[in-house]
Amino acid sequence: MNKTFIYIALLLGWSSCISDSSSRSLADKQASIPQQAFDRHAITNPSKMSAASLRAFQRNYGQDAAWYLEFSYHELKGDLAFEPGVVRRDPSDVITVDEVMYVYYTKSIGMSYGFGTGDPSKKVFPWDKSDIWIAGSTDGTTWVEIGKVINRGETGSFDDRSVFTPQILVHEGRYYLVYQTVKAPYANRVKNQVAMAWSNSPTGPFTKMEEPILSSSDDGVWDGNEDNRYNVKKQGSFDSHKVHDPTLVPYMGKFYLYYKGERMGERLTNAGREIRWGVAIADQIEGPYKKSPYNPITNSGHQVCVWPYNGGVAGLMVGDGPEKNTVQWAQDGINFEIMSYLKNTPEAVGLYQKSSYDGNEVEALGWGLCHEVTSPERQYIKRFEGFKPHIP
Ligand code: AAL
Repeated sequence: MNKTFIYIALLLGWSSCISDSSSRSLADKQASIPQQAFDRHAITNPSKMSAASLRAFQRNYGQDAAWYLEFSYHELKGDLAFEPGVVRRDPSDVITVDEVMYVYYTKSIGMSYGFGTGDPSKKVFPWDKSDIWIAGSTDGTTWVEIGKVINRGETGSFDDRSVFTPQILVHEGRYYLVYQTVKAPYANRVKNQVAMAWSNSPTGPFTKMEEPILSSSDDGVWDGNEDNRYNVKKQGSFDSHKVHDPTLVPYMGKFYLYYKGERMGERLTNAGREIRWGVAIADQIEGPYKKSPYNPITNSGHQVCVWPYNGGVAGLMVGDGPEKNTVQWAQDGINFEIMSYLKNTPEAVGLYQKSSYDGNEVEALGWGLCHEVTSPERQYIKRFEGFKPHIP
């Protein structure tokens, strides 16, 4: 039995003693826990624990916590190494087919100019005027760009301006991509949608579904006609403006489409932008997807990163909100609890997909791809590796 296991067993014993009034008294329980376990959190007197010490003990704010890990970052080689003038970002999960790994990502060319140039044809964001591309690799570090898999749609269609932030799910031998779409013109107040396309091969050709599978909620009210996303009469739901970063997880015989919402008239929280995630659920992979009445299901996070774990769903929250830099888990895929605080977390994670991540709590974060954004033009994909720190 290793140290971590003994420690967790102690913690479980500890939390059960709090709710079980017929069991031995708290003091008896405390007495049966070796002082060494309290020392970890500098608790010298276990019978006089402050609320903060109790929290640190119960949740194990230690580097040996089951859900704790750290990250290192590595430049990619080959076609996915940074290329001046080219934006590659928001990698999907990495899938393996016949010993070749594939990743899908957002790709656009050239500078972005923001809003208000007076020229609606100018690229406003690094993810504007993008298409979805695929690259392959045999070692996860050196990548060959294979080609474009999803093009922007015909003029007038819901995806005519940009297609981006893909995620991949392999289901019953088919490859399903979900991604964001924007219809021109790309204004500050533009709403967006999520679309799906499928193929019998990882490299395509992909068939687009005719209609989007998810849209922004329609319950906010803009104030005035100025193209300003902060001026609202009513903010509406957490996703009244945008539905971003779709990620599909098969769960409990259904399909859970997790996504990030942006709200009309976005405000700040006490720790950054108000960004939250939601989930929409369908019986069939093609939909229809119905938004959960429990949305929003997080109060923090940015690009969605979720995976099935231990009968529930785990998620990595980075970027925005008071609970950024945490890994969380929901037994029911909806009610997330913080499992550990993390540091130096990767942005826009695409996991190395495995058939199961149940080997240990953080196995899913063993390695994958993420993106590095150092300027509007310097945005590229790199590799992260998650590791358990050495504990002296
Ligand atoms: C991504 C996503 C959304 C944002 C932008 C493009 O990482 O969170 O899609 O709008 O960045």
